[in-house]
Amino acid sequence: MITAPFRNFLPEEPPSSIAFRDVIFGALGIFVVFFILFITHINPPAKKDDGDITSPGNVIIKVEWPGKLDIDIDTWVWLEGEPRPVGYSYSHGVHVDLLRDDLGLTYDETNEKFELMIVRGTIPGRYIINIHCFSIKEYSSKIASEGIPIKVLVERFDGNSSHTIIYSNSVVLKEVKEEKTVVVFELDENGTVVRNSKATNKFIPLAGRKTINPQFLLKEW
Ligand SMILES: [Ca+2]
Repeated sequence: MITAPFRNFLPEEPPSSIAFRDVIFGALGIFVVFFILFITHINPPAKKDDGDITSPGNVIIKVEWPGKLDIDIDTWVWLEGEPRPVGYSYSHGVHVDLLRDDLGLTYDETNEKFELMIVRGTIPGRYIINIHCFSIKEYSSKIASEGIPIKVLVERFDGNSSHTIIYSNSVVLKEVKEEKTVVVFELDENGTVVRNSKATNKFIPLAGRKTINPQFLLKEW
């Protein structure tokens, strides 16, 4: 450390040396900036093993209805091979899970009303997707005349970011305990919908079934 009395005896740096030093430091700064940009650019994208989560299920069923009224809609799904349909009273099957049972406004102050069901793995076989009106605690003239519009989306994910929409439409329920089969379809070993297997004009009751006779259901197909 140079103390104050000796500072005055140091030779003064010529202006050309100061300019040269500034040029060197400026060039070094530009090099550092370009180096950082280069490293960032060539950094490879994260692999799936690095924590990238693809999808919670291979078939996902989303059900949504207007949220301002106190209405409880239930989703019921039966996949061929499951011992019974999966719904609010039996929420976890062999491959099928009900992740969210929406109860209307009970325990929920948001205006978002939706249920979410997933099927884990690419499971070949027949699928039945039903919706059921469990309760309407708030009636309105619009419900009485037009019913409750319920959007249903069925998608299949193949393990990465791509997906296929199997079904997307709106179905109307008008009264408590009313149930509708939204869609039935069959997937092959590759997860592709079997040709001519998809139907939207059948009704196969599922809600609350504790036992199931596959032969009976498949006869209804
Ligand atoms: Ca529900």
